[in-house]
Amino acid sequence: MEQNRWVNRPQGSNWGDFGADDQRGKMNLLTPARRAAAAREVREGMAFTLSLPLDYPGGNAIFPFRKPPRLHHENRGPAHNFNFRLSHICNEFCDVVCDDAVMLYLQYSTQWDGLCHVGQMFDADGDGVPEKVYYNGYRGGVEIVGPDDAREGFGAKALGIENFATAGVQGRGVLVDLHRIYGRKRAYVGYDELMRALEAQNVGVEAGDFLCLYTGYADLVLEMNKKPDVETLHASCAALDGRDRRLLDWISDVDLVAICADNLAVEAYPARPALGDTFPGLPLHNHCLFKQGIHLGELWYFTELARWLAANDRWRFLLTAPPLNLPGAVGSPATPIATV
Ligand code: UVW
Repeated sequence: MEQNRWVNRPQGSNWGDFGADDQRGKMNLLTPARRAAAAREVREGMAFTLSLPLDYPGGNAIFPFRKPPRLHHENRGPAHNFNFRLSHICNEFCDVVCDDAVMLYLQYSTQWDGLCHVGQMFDADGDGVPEKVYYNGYRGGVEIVGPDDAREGFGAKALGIENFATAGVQGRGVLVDLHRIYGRKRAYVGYDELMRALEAQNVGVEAGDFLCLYTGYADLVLEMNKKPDVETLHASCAALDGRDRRLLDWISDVDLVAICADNLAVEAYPARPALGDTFPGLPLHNHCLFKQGIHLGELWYFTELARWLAANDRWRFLLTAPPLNLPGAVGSPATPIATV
């Protein structure tokens, strides 16, 4: 019999519902039948790439601790393993090869947040003292191990992105076009606003779906040509209102497996001020990653897909969006594909 890692579970969480050792959260709801239904959304066979080039947004002004990818080339003898001539014996037909490596901040550009991206100080063991806890009761410093916790063996020993990568990230996407309602105006989208947008599109969201939000933010990022104007970005486009309790409850009740947006954090960040002494700074991250095991996709690129769906009065599609199968990683770049 599996033993829960917690005595208390956070209010509004589903910890333990998928098993005491679960590391996939609501991805457990993506059954073969739901995947087969998603595949039936493919009628034209057209594919849309939903990733920015991974060297966008450019620089590190948006997040000082996330830097653009840096390619690196190993030495090979006196030169580099790049445009390298495999043999000096021949002139014609001789192979010339290139290899490379990259210093890649996994959450710099189009990305998935894994379930260990955001946890909370919470008294899970019931001793009256809060500790660092993540989804399903996994602990900071025990399973989620960083350089301040140990001398070696860092990374996520549980909840790493490999759990998501091997879960078969392919299902039905439903796009909500917030851009056509708000344009580039800054807007906090709570439950009422989201319901109105779904109604206007005459589309529903069901258990096992990936909710995809097109806000126009990634278009702005691209237009800034790798020199992001942070003030303008923070003041532009729609984002979910993580402080709206009804929105959070709806996200739990509808049984989404993930929420993906073309903006920075899916939710408005910084979030609206909250009442009380302590509260999460990233309330939607807290609800989705920490309490519910719902993955978040950020800085996706929906523009052409959104235009095509609007022109064809369709909002559902097959979404294929695996992260890297990189054991121990917190997040991952993605090159998602929508097939219509
Ligand atoms: C934050 O830390 C705000 O992370 P992200 O929005 O990339 O999930």
